[in-house]
Amino acid sequence: MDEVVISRAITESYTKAFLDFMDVDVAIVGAGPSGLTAGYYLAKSGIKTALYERKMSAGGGMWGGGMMFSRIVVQTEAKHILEEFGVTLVKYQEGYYVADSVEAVSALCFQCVKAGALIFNLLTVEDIMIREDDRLTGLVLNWSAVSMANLHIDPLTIRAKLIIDATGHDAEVCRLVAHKLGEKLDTKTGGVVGQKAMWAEAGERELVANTKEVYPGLLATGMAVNATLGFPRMGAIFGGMLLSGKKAAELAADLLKHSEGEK
Ligand code: 48F
Repeated sequence: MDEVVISRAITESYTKAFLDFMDVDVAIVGAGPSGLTAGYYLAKSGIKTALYERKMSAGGGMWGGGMMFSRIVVQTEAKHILEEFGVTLVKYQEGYYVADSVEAVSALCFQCVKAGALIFNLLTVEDIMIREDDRLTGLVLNWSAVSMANLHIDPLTIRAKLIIDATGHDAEVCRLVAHKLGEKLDTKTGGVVGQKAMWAEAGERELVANTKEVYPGLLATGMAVNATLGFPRMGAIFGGMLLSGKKAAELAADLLKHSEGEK
């Protein structure tokens, strides 16, 4: 065994992937349930997709289930998505299905990567890249360790045709856009409105209905939708996250097709 061979294998393999994905069709910020679902469906339809995740583990808020009881609930409408990922669902009562959160996250990560999306963990998206007329063209990245240590080290960038904000409750990309480019988001204030108090039914309904392009070239999915548009939170029911991720992937695919058609 040669330690340097091991080191070369890791460095070369990672660097190659990083370089290959420096120019992507879709860049997803955040690898929680909505981002992973979007990544899976995009990659499955042949769209070059990268996910950037600040933490070491992808999966976002799904690992902990509800209040650390490692179970999640999905409603009938979203059941087919977890089934497609191969997750075991147990019917609790009409309309409510329970899954093991650890199994669900593992399946989402595995299927997303197997479909061809790349998940870059331990990377934080700290800014957006723009061109004329404040057109979004990419993301500004740094190692999460750099931001955590508060080191003054310049970031690197990747180019993307479309960006998806899947950063959850903080809606970080939408906030960046509103902060840096002016309050021009497709929301009632133009800025990030902030999520409302808990109401599972309304939160899930609005989340799926309002998964959309919130700024040219930027879609929101998952909890970032409700946080940006001012809709309620919903707690440990996850069907909306999955349905929103799937819808974001479909919208992104349409937008890409449309922009290809214009050329
Ligand atoms: O929070 P998160 O799981 O978002 P989601 O997909 O799902 C929400 C549910 O987990 C739950 C809920 C269910 O009812 O409300 O909260 O909408 O995953 C968001 C991921 O984005 C990462 C963060 O670490 C998390 O894993 N993230 C956030 N900001 C950044 C980021 C950033 N600036 N750069 C990279 N990753």
